[in-house]
Amino acid sequence: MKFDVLTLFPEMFEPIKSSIIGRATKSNILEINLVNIRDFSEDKHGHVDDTPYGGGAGMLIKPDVVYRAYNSIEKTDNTKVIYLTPQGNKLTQSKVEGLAKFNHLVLLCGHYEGIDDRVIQKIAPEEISIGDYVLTGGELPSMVLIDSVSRYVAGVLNKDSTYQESFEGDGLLEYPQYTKPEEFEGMKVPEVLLSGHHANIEKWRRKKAIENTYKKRPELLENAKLTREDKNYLEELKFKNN
Ligand code: 4FV
Repeated sequence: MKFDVLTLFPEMFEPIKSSIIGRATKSNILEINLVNIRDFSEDKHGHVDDTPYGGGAGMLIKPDVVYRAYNSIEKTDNTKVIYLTPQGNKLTQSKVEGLAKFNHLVLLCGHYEGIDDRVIQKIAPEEISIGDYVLTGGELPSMVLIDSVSRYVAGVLNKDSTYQESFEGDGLLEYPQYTKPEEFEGMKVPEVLLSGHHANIEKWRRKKAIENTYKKRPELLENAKLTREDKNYLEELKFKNN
């Protein structure tokens, strides 16, 4: 998977050069190419932004500079272009899973008040938001997208680790997990997890995932894939809680 990132602040991408994503980049499973938009400024002072026509606070990134930077990136029919903006569709696990099917993602990062709308019209990227709040730039959202999509790229994670995660598979939140020591501050690990009885462990984990989702994100249950047994247990929970 190749990521080309159009940004005014390539130095902000240090965080994804370590740990899992860093390792995958070093072993060429991933390629993350940072394109500095400022390199495409044609004025002697390297200006890339200017004041908004019609007045208003802040600065906007100039369209021509962004367009030259964008055109410097070679694209194929398996390239997807994304603009990270609060005006975009909310990034979800299923959206992430869909993006992972491309082998080349071009990510456009806004900054300051944003980017002149004409170049957005010209590039016609898919607009994606990571949440209903305003950041100083699209760099952090780009790293969120790179991190979440990279988890689906073969070789980045060992295969089965994504299977049971929250929002994965059945759309439920994850069950609680424990590791050594067996006793912490007087709190013991649930007996069933020490039993080695895999069927019972699976049953217990399924119930806990449903409980967690019911308590913390009940709206997720609408789209969750639940078995008859799951639904019976959910009714029990609702009954107990009323
Ligand atoms: C954002 C978000 C976001 C808006 C103005 C960058 C900032 C500044 N991007 N999800 N929320 N972007 O706040 O994606 O240019």
